[in-house]
Amino acid sequence: MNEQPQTTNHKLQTTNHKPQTPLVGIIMGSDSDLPIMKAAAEILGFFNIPFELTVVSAHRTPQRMVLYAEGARLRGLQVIIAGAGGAAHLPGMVAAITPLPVIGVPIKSSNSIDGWDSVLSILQMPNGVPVATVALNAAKNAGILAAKILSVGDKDLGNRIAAYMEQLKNEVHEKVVALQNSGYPNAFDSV
Ligand code: RP5
Repeated sequence: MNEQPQTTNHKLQTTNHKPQTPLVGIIMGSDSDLPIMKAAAEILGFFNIPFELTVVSAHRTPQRMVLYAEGARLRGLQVIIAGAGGAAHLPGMVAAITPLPVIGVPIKSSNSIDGWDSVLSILQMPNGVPVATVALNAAKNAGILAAKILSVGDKDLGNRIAAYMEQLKNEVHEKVVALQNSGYPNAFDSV
């Protein structure tokens, strides 16, 4: 994506329609991050949270990044999820501009040595400018964390997250039973 003049680069034509004002902005440094970052979109959709998703590159489109971060709160966004790999400056720079909470997703990308470069670029922020950094490639957790932040002011959403957590618990219990039934002894669950 080429950097366009500042007057037009934030009004790119797209075919997507926006039925609801997005509450979460998912941004990523490149479309090559999408296979990882789409997990955030999927879990937000599961919780019925309106979101938007686009490419914003700290290095290739710095003006677009500033415009996006400056306008995010005014447009109604409440949380930003930012994913990037390698010299992953996008989450930290967006957090430096907006008062909104920023969740960073380190991505093991084509320009990443081993993933640690992405993790540390997002994690090691200076005092005063936090980025809530999830695990490497953990875009799903970023979406869940965004949902939990939003649930503070949305009781119904909180109930949907509680039901999701209950489902996770039940899945583990099913695995416990399956292990017992396949011949592995377990004194803990027998007492
Ligand atoms: C980062 O560089 C992006 O977030 C991506 O993870 C990585 C590689 O980008 P491409 O060269 O695939 O566009 O800024």
